[in-house]
Amino acid sequence: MAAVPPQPTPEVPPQSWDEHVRNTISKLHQVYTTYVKPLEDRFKYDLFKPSWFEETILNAKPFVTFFGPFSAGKSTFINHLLQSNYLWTGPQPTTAEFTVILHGDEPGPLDGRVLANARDLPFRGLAEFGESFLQNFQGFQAPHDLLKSVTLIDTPGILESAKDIHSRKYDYIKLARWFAERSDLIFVMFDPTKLDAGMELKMMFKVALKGMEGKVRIILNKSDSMNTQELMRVYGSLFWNLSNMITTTEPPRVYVGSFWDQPYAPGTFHLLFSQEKADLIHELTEVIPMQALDKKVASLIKRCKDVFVHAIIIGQMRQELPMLFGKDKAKRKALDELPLTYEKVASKFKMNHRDFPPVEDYRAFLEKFDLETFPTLEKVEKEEGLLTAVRQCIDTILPRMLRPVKPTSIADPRNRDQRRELQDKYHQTIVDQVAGRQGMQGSSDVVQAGQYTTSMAQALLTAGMTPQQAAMGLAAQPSQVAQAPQSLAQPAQRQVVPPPAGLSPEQQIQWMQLQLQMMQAASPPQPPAPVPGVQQFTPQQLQMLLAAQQQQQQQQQQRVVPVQPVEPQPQLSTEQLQRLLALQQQQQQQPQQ
Ligand SMILES: Nc1nc2c(ncn2[C@@H]2O[C@H](COP(=O)(O)OP(=O)(O)OP(=O)(O)O)[C@@H](O)[C@H]2O)c(=O)[nH]1
Ligand SMILES: [Mg+2]
Repeated sequence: MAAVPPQPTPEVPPQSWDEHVRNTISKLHQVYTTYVKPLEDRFKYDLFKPSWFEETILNAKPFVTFFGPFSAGKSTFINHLLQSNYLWTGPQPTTAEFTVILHGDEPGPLDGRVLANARDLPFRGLAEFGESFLQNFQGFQAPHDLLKSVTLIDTPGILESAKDIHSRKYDYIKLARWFAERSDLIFVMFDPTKLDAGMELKMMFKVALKGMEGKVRIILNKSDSMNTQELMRVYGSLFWNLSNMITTTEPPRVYVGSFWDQPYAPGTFHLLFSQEKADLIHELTEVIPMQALDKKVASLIKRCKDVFVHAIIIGQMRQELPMLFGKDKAKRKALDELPLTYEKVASKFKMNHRDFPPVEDYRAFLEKFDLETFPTLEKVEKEEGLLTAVRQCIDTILPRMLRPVKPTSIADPRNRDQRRELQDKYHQTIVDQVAGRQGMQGSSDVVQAGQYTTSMAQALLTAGMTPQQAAMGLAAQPSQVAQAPQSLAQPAQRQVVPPPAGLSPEQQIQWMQLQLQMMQAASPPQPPAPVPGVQQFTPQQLQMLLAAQQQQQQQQQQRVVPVQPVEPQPQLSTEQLQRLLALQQQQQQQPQQ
């Protein structure tokens, strides 16, 4: 009889994060092999859902995978993140292999077959895709710090033409799903010139990423390669196309920008692009590594539940198998009565049978086996104690390994002073509201009377219009427009709010256009107050950004009046002449420094 797992002792504070991660993974592995795996083996769970779960547990770093049409800039962005040029990039379809980028002391390639056999990496299951796929699987190791927190996966671009798609030697969509299932974060990157939803892109969202929309982020890359109006149109069409492919109620987060290290094209939304990139990097470097362990614990809890359900369904069928019938007849009867078995075990174990896998899955699976090879429910329950052990893993052992929500003190409702203090906080806002003072709430889509002109004016000025042009566009006085940047009272929220349902494509574009303009208009001249939970630049970073933006604007103005070359003096030596020319070149490149 398997011993009931002992109650874990309270966590000792970890020495280092590395140690903490390794300890947790080792505990999870122990829980899995001691209590869950034996139940899986008794009921052949790994044949029902092959998954190489043990390797997935042992893998210490979260995976971040990049998908998207070819030439969207996936490999370039990975190079940018690694501050190098390790991966090949180019305007034609370039990446032919699924490439795993891991941390290593020396930069260099790793053989795909070596990765596919590594015990602490979850790639052993890839063997089922055959030799033709393994030839398109490779690794690369690099000594960058980011790779100490996450492992990146570059993928071949999604193709448009049916001819190109047929030339693939493996099932791309099935593989994309395989990698997506093992990823903590999935980026789908778009090039503004390739938004058309071809066959493969549709399959990507409808099959490969289905059910995993919560970890999908969209990137609209190369956004500075268009003027403002084109960007709005592209943003609108991207949302329009996505809405036909993603059916979840919550729209995906879309990062807009230029995700490489080349200077932004003049006159584009630099500040917005920089904020977007900072948000994305925050998610990549902080949010994902921080949540990775909890996700691992949660995935083992889910595995325990799936295996538990699997065991009670088959165990119950086995228990009720009529002994007097012929073997085949008895099995047929048991399979026919499966819906009834579902209801019986669901009520016995206080579960909802609608959460169980479809009856057809079990019918297909059990066709292959003799039901007598499985143990009865009573045997695993009473004699072996396996069910109780797994139940305890679900109820107490694993939840205690999740990051705790720190308990805080409870206010005493009998303490009158405390109550008054709390109420005073609300009274002040009630008084302010009556007095007509500005509050904290409100969003960018609520435009205060009189602010519309000023906000829009600044957007148009920032987009490169003269005050006269902006005034014409807004039917306002040029003097009103000229004062716009100083007179902004209320900074709008930065987040792009997706268009409400029911708008036509044209209206969606107008909606996004207004929002982006408002965001740009709302970029305050002073560092904004930090919003809790939202990644912001530090005041220093913001000042640096604003300074860089001003510098670029000045450079643009100077470009109109070309820098006058200093005439070289005839009596200078060749060496002096070369130094002078070098200095001059340097000045032309950085006229502000
Ligand atoms: N203007 C602009 N061009 C970019 C940007 N990022 C990448 N590119 C260019 O876009 C082309 C494609 O980049 P890749 O990184 O090879 O694209 P990919 O998505 O990896 O493409 P495949 O490997 O073929 O799927 C290259 O010529 C890059 O120089 C960007 O942010 N702005
Ligand atoms: Mg590539």
